[in-house]
Amino acid sequence: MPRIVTVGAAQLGPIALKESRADVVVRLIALMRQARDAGCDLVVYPELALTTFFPRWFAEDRAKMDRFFETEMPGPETQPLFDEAKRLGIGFSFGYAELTPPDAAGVRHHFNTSIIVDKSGALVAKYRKIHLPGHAEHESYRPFQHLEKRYFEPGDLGFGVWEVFGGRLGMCICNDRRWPETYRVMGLQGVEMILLGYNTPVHNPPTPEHDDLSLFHNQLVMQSGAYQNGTWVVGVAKAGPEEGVPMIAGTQIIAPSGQTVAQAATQGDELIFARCDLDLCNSYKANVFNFAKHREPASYRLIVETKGVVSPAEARDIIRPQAKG
Ligand code: CDT
Repeated sequence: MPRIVTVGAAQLGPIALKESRADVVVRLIALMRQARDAGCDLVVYPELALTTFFPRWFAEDRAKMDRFFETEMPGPETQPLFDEAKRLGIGFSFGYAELTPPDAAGVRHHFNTSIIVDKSGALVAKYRKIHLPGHAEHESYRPFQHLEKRYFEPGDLGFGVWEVFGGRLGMCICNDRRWPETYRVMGLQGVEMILLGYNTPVHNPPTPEHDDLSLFHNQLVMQSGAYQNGTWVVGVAKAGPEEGVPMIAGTQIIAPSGQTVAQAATQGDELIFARCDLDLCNSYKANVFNFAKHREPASYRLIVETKGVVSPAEARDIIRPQAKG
């Protein structure tokens, strides 16, 4: 029996600051209905899919940004999305800003989060973004800010994988897709489909010389992650000019071969979909990337024992502890 997951990637065009969550949910439901008509089991939306990408603005008082965060999921404005999914019998995944209830010390935490909801409307998986790009303080040379390090904490749930939709599914969010460790930690759990949403400005103020390569880098990292781990990757953009900031599109569905099998053609709300055979992962996982047979973790210690670059001399003490002769 082939294990087919028909997945929809629901790219969003810009979300204006003045758009309410209810307005956005209407757009999400329209795309969800298209996905159901296309026979999708699951539809994937971008990172921070309920609001504009608010980390582009500085607030001295961080709490002023709490209006962009959800304190419950579903909440009153997102409940219609959950209800429609259940009515249609379709699963979904989307990103939002999460503000937790107080912990034991009375502290509430801010995360950049994504979830998977199954066809019955049950929230079955949660991921909190680990690699937070950008900066924490206002930088006046920038035409717009990227303050994820100000408004979010790094995720505390790790890179999980869940047995849902007849396969092993994982999530990551935007900047996570640039890091090979993201995919490999999920690869080591046998992941077969990675769902990821992103908000990527075309212009990165510290490196304007990379701007022309934004779409290339987007594709490069997702295709590499798919191939090197023998997994499907579903990458979904919030695209187009949002509050004066052009964002890349490039929504695509990538096979375990690394080949893109479906790709968005616009910068607006657009559904693409693919019939994904999860068993296409098997030949990669069993051969070139048979981890149990070919990986050599004893030689990878530097990856987990250092954060930044160390000198080759310092590294030698870590990477060659058992050199023979
Ligand atoms: N949302 C997000 O993570 N965007 C980043 C922008 C990098 S430039 C600060 C990305 O990696 O696409």
